[in-house]
Amino acid sequence: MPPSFFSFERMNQRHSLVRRLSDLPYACHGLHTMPEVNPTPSPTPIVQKTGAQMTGAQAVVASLLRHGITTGFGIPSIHNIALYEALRQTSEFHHWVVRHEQAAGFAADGFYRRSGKIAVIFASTGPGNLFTLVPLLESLQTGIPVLLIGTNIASSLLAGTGGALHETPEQLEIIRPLTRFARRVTRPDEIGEVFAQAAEILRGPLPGPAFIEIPHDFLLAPVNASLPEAEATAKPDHVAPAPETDRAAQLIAESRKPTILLGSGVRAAIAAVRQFAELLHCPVFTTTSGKGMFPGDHPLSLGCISRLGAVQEMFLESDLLISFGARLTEFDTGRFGLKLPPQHIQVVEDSRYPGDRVPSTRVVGDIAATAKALAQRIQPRALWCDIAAIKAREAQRLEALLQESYTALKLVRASMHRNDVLANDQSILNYWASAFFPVLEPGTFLYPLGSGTLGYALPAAIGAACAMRQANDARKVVCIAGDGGFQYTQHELATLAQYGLPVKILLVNDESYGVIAFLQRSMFGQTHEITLKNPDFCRVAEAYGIRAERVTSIAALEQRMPDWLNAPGPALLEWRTVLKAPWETGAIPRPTGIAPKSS
Ligand SMILES: Cc1ncc(C[n+]2csc(CCOP(=O)(O)OP(=O)(O)O)c2C)c(N)n1
Ligand SMILES: [Mg+2]
Repeated sequence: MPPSFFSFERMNQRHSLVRRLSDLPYACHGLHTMPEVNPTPSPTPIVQKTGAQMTGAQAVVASLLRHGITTGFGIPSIHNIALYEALRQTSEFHHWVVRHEQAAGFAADGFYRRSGKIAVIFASTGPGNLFTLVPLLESLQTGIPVLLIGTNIASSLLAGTGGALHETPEQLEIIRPLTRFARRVTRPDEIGEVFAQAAEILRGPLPGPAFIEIPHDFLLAPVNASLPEAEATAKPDHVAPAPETDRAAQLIAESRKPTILLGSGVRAAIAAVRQFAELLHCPVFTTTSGKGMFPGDHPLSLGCISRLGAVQEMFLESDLLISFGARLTEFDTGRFGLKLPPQHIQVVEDSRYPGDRVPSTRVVGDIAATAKALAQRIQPRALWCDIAAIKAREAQRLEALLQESYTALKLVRASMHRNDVLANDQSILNYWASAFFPVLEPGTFLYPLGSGTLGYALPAAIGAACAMRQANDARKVVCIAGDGGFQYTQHELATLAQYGLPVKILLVNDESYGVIAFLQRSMFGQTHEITLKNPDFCRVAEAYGIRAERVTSIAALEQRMPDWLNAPGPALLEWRTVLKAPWETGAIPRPTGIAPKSS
């Protein structure tokens, strides 16, 4: 079947087939005995139905629409089958079917990072829900709101002792620590209320995953309560207390050489923070998760802190760091070895903001409001260092290392539009990208820093590409992964092919867990279990209907790059090479504990 059969337009046509809701049975007739649904189209949109006209599944979908959530990723299953029937009846909701619930989770994460819109992960009891744990960890630690709607066994069996299909002990409690909100629906009539509570957390000052667990029989049961109206989506007013802002303003007034650090938490405050930075007129850094929150080509931009060297030099000279929505993670700070300026003002939205290992003067409140309040109290300043000269010196030093990784990233950057997205896995080239890939627009650099997991890049790229498709944005997504990490979620090539998404995969194949080999050599002088016998990745991609090509030199990479990036739909470029880790070449100083073994 030609790939064009699965075009987006066709998917939409199928989604818009609205069918009668009232033909659904209100009681569960047993898992395998769902009656055929009458295919007569109904003109009544699901969202207008209220009270006893609805099933639990329809109430779920109506609640999602009320709260402005119109996209989801998932897999239909015996337990959530009624939900899929309600989704089929709803043309306003866009569902993307994937090949693994873990991919649904990463896709929802990537969807939010690109679009700022919350997506649902649809998973089923037990295995389906549990497969989302790593994506939930990723989203939790990076403050990405995603909504997991997962089923449980029938309500009448909940007190049982095992034996029900997919039964999982303490399912809610297993998942709860990886969320900001986890609740079981205990009556079908409660559905609207539970979704309203989840929406409040998802859009609140400390966003992250929410989990709503629904015993599957409730999805077919009648809902008698009417659904609560959605609250205005504006965040509650939570301006920082005046003494905290006063203290911060005083520290800024006293400083001579301030620096600014932005993390992903400034997502909703980019304009205010930029205005503040331009007034204070000082160097601006980002964390890896914050890349793109300040344009990498802005004259004040000094890039990402994870590259340490030049950053450390600046921090040692600076007398004040003002961070906005930033986590100082082990990865970004060279295993917490990065020395910060003597004073640190940390502006965060919520006192429970993760990543507060370093002492700071905290200002807790709406980041945009805080940035504006601080901007009102400062005088415009002259720049205290020559940023252009610092950048030029650093570029020269990096060029002199003659590393293919650096060259490849420069080629990729030059071939990408500023609004194209780069989705990262955890391979040597991704570590280089964290440190040195300039990001020009928010939401265009996806990196799994919440979990550091392998397997993130491809499904997250798919989520970002879905967000762009839904917004009629014709830009592309570049996905960089190593041969080891790619195989964690390689099966999502099927999703990519099914929807013909413009995801361009650069697969760096060194037939090894390369960075681990580097660490083993550094720490023990030997390597062990890092060699991989891989499939022919080009043939794998082609088997899914995706065009693929192999290059074995940087010259060939440069030559084939335009064809790979400009091909319509998905494309894979396998680059056979052995790259050096940035710490091995001196591009990034070695963090404590991975000094080269002297023997
Ligand atoms: C789930 C998970 N398991 C293990 C690791 C440890 N790990 C980090 S990078 C890496 C090697 C990845 O190999 P590959 O994708 O081929 O990239 P390379 O290092 O060869 O460039 C491993 C095993 C991890 N980050 N996540
Ligand atoms: Mg590898």
